[in-house]
Amino acid sequence: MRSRTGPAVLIVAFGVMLGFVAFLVVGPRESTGDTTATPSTLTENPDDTTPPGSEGPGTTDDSPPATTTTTLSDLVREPNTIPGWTIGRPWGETVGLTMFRGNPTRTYYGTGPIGDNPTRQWTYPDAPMCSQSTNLGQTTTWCGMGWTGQPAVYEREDGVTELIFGAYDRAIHFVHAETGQDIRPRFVTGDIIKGSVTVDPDGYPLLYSGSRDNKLRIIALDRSEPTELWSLDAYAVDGIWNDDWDANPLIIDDMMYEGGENGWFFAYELNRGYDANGNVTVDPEIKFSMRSWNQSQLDRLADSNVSVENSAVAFEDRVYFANSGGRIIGLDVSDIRNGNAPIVLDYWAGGDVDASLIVDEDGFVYASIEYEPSQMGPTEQARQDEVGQLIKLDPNNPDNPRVWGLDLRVQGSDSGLWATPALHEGYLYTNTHQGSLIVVDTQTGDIVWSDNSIGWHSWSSPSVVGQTLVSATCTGELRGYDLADPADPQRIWSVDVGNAKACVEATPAIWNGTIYIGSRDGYMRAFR
Ligand SMILES: [Ca+2]
Ligand SMILES: [Ca+2]
Ligand SMILES: [Ca+2]
Ligand SMILES: [Ca+2]
Repeated sequence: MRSRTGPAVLIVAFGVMLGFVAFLVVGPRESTGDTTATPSTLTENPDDTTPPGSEGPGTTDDSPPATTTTTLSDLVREPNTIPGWTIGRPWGETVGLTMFRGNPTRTYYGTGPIGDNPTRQWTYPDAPMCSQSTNLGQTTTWCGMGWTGQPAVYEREDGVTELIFGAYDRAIHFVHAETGQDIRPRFVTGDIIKGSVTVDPDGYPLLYSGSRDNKLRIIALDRSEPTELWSLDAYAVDGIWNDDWDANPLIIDDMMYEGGENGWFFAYELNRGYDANGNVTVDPEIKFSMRSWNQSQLDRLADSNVSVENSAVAFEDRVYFANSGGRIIGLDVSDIRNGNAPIVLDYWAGGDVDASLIVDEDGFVYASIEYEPSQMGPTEQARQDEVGQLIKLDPNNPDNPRVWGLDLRVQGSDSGLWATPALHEGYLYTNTHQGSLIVVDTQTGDIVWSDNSIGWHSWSSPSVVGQTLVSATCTGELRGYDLADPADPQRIWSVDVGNAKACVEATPAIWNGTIYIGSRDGYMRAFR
């Protein structure tokens, strides 16, 4: 572990340098859909010493080198690794916001420019998206979209920008981002869809989605209608607690990483390709799976809720995820294709970790933790009192990884974090369950700014695009804050999402300055 420090430091220094080089060559990160800013261009590298065709099954780009600019050569990415320079940047060849929080470190939020006075452009569909769902014996009506609920944005090769999202009416919807009209038939599953879908980041016309109907699916987008190619049932393994799939599938170089509410974590090699007729194909092959829990964890919990609802993250050659019993796990996936993924980080936070972890340029991992007194036993309570609800972990110090922890408890009440923080200029921006938008210094763990008026139960994850912080609130608004000083956001606008001030739990997608947000009042809306 310690021997990793040297290379890690080099990569960091390198990353800072490259950020500047990339700025010169491809312009600011904040593009308006300029495709030259995508990593597919950045990874086209004439100086790459890897011979063509020897880069493993994950390499799919066979187009000729697009540029001979030597400065770009530094931005090469070895297959199966996620270097520090990818933080805050789009991922893959597909142009868009292809997965929850945009990239494998979950630190990319979309493109601007965001205007000073966004107004509603369209509302989808004509009637609210609702259905009934039974969970752990209780049946209730669910409408619209909630946690996590971030739509995917897919800039198709035909020039159409498509918005794709699963909703509480059990369907995946395919909507023209400009007009808010359906552009493909809906794909209907057997229960509500709570998470966020993934559009294949490597250019294959494939969609990955979980559902509460116990299936994780891969769906082809090159047929006359969306067509299921593969599914995994939660009962394929001997699980624990529940059977939904809320986590957003993480796709890296033909590998798919996904955790389930059955408490398991899976790594599949997808074997993506095309058949003789040119139709996209997959042939997923299980490479690794594990129970996210062990007996020592169960012994500390008041119940057996060790479901994995958070979306995996990846940095360098590691994948991190957590379960609802507060166990945060890091795997070394450098030899994942041979089925090897040793645990390199194993930390117990004591509370439910549903929000996705994020990773910064230095490889530090940040975890959002729910403080739920009614669901915790004395051991969990004691651990949560000690650890905090927003924590920074150093995976290179596995015996004592906690760098700092922020106390976000409200005694006796649910509090802490369901939202995934946005990372920007050394600060974290997040909504808290108790109703504050806070700015946290990543170095010190201090809250340097807060707005305590965003409403109880704020679960939406804020975004930073350009110099604008966007947060959806439980007072039913989208709010914009100027970040001229990243430690002192200035509120510049707010707009009601729906007509009834309904709490917004879902996370927005922001693309070309348009903000797409689902709400539990039943609708998806666009603001520009
Ligand atoms: Ca289920
Ligand atoms: Ca769930
Ligand atoms: Ca949970
Ligand atoms: Ca929980």
